[in-house]
Amino acid sequence: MSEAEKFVMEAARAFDFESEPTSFERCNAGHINDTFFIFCGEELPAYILQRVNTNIFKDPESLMANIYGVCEHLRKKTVEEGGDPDREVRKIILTKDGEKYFIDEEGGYWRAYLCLNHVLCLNEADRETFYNSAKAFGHFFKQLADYPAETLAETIPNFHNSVSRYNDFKAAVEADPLGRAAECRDLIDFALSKKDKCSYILDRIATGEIKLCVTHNDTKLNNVLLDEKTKEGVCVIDLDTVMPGSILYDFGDSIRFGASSAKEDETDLDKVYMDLEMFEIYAKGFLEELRPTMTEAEVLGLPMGAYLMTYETGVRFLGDYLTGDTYFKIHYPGHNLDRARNQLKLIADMDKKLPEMEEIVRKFL
Ligand code: GN1
Ligand code: MG
Repeated sequence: MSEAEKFVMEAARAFDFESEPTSFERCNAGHINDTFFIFCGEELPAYILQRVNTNIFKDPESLMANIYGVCEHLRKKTVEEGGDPDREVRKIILTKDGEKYFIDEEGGYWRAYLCLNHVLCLNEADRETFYNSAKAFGHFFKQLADYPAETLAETIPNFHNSVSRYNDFKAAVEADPLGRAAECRDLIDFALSKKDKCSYILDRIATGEIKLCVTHNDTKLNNVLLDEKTKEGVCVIDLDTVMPGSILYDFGDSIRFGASSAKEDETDLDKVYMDLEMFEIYAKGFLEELRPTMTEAEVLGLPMGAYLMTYETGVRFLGDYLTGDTYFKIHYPGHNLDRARNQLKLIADMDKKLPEMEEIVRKFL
């Protein structure tokens, strides 16, 4: 039994569930928090219980205050649109004492959500499903357009600051505390050679060409639940990194993950490339929702959004490998190195394909 598993049932019993929790199963999606399905005597899970990773989210109270505020806003919007707020918005369940967290005796922070069933959480999608995910993220973004961004805490400072990601990576390479750099020098040098590209978004935020608004910041395909039958978007999940950001971050992270021809940790690099048809399908769905709210620089910057979100993820995986795999959960030794090789292969491919990606987004101007 893992460290978190010791406390699952005790934590589950602390929440104001409609029926008594009877059993649990670990959910293996997600690289950061510990997530469990909670069953209440039925075949399908009734709730989601999560232990927040407080090594990474150092201020769990502000984090939950962000999520609470955003979900309340989304619920109101969903009701106005005639939707079902319990299905289309993550429903937070409070503890029996009315708190957002249960804190276990070791100081672990636990929170609970209603579990949605008959939905898909995918790591790969066909074209139509990917298009639907673009509409769903686009719609989410639109619903939050009038949310007061200044009230949101920065749950992870500089989360998508590519320049500071580059600097952190460079520092990890220089420190090389485990002597792992020698075996991946080629990859390190390739990553470091992209320094000049890192400030693309920040430079344009500084001039006002790119706006700051409320963004999700972790828009990979498995962070939107899709209807099992229609494959349409149901609910955007994993709101831990909802913060002020650029629309390029949200577009870019979806492309990094979903328009890649392979999974994030595929090790046969011949299988890993940027699928331009998927890129176009996603751009279409996303811009159908959001084009009117975007500046020309934002539309033209979408390819660089994809590039930099992939680059950041690559150097974060590689930096984590060098410093001893303390951030992302790994499933085998060397997992982070494999993930980094994969992401940087996508970068090498995008180095060739950026002109075509730019041509695609121009069609939507
Ligand atoms: C993490 O936990 P998950 O898988 O939703 C990470 C993202 C990365 C992603 C890579 C808070 O997200 O930034 O892009 O892994 N989340 C955090 O798959 O660091
Ligand atoms: Mg997630």
